[in-house]
Amino acid sequence: MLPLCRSAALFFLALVLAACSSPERPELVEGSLTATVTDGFDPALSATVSDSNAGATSTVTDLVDDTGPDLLTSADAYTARIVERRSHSPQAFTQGLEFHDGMLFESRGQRGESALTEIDPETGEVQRAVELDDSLFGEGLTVVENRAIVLTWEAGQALVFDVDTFAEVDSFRYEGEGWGLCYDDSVLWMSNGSSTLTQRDPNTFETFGEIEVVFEGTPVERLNELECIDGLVWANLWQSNVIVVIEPVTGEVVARIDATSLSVEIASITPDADVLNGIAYDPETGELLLTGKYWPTTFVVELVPCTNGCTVPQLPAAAGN
Ligand SMILES: [Ca+2]
Repeated sequence: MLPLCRSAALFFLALVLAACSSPERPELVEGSLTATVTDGFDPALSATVSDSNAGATSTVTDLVDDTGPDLLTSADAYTARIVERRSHSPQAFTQGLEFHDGMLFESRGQRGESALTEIDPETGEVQRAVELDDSLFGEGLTVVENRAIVLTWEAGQALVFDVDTFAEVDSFRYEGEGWGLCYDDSVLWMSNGSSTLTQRDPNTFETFGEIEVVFEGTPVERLNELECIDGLVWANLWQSNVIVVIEPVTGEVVARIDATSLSVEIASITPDADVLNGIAYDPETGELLLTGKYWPTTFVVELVPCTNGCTVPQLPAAAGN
């Protein structure tokens, strides 16, 4: 079961149980929670509470907050189709990209260029920015409540900024490399360029678990920028045009997305562009944005299931193969 769904459902069930445990209804005897996955991407949770004292049984279904439009169908392979092009700073070595309250937050890499920025998602204009120390190489970011957490690749520091003031208010330490980061409203997910994602506490940054990401039994390496969407973890694979969608309990890749058309277009515009990197989903509008390092464009895309005439995206071979 998906962590987000599970936490939301358990929270709801706790409310129901608390309500039923009032002095007027002291003899609650059973409650149950069930989950079904209808098409692989649209889980449905239901809670059933029976009150023998009142002789009543209540069942509530569809507890999952899936009000946003579905990005995926039951297909396991897609191509990214360009819907709209928006400006993006070609000076931004994009490392992390995420919506928060309708604005776009981006972390930039490279020593001497690293920064956290807030961007108008429509115009691409930078509204606010804070530079990182020249010794640091910015990496992925995510926002937890009103705090933006920015990784620093090999420095082992996760910097915490207040999104209202852009002041650095805290920092955490981590072992090894930090690449991508996303938050699923319960768990922080972090990549380090390997096939492993670590699970971290959003308040302490402590590691409490990890999964290995696999596709048809083979580890999927080079997991980079992340985006937590509807209980799944999306990751673009470094130095490729492929995004994988990961089921976070099993680590299985449940969908692959080919964004080659975006890279081809960018390469035709500028020779200075680097690789695809940056996935941001706005649950309020359903917009899915993709960009890359030093790309002058952010693309709004929709995902088209691979059918006739579509080349199923191939995952890059592991490093050294
Ligand atoms: Ca992201």
